[in-house]
Amino acid sequence: MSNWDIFLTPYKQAVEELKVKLKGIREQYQKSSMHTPIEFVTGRVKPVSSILDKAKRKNIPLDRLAEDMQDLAGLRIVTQFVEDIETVVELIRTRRDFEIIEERDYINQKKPSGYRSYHLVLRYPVQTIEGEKKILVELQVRTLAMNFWATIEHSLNYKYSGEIPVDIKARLLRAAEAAFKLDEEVSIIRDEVREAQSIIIQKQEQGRNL
Ligand code: 0O2
Ligand code: 0O2
Repeated sequence: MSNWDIFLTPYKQAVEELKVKLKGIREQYQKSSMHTPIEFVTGRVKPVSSILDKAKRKNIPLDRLAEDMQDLAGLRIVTQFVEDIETVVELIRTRRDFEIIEERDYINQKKPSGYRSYHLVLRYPVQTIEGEKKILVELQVRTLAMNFWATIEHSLNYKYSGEIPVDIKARLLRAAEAAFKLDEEVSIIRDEVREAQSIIIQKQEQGRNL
């Protein structure tokens, strides 16, 4: 086993455990026939090549990675609607199995690139053969539309090594605006559906009382 494998083992474990826990929330909503605020969950341990690139870019000494690189372990919750993000974040805040040490709201305060997402940094206890080890985990919460945009922008950033040509950057900003509008539009439909459902329930109750 390389030193990297040994160093990253608790991160791998944390990602696997948290995937099970977060998918468990989705399952509970589905079983109770409620709208689930979680569409899907993904997770990854940052590949060593990306760790080295980011350490260089952000001037992080390799012996400070555990403290200074907060996304060695990364989890992502993707939702259908913008409103689901708040529901998920509130749920995360009530948990007792980890501590939230930071929250970054790139939804109300989008990044200059056009990136939107809600980030939480968690301190998560992993049980190891040397006792409990608390590690940092980054949890990103975003809608399907935000995720679609971020995935495309991420690949372009990779292709152009972070130097996306200005014309493509401008198009990406327009695409981010379109993704934002899409979220707004589906939000309106969601409200209509909820209204329709409450009218149906009211009618059924009136019928029962006749
Ligand atoms: P489920 O039970 O349907 O969620 P692993 O192979 O163990 O490392 P995993 O979870 O299989 O991990 O893979 P990863 O890459 O972490 O997460 C991918 C999960 O996200 C998969 O679900 C995909 O089906 C799901 N996913 C990715 N994109 C979409 C999407 O656009 N829509 C939906 N609904 N799901 C998506 P699981 O975990 O295989 O199965
Ligand atoms: P990966 O694994 O390739 O996704 P920084 O990394 O400098 O932006 P910081 O302080 O580490 O800043 O944290 P931040 O910005 O809260 O979150 C970092 C992660 O958020 C990134 O991880 C991305 O996953 C995502 N992210 C942030 N800004 C953007 C953006 O403009 N476009 C896209 N597509 N994703 C973004 P990494 O490090 O890029 O790693």
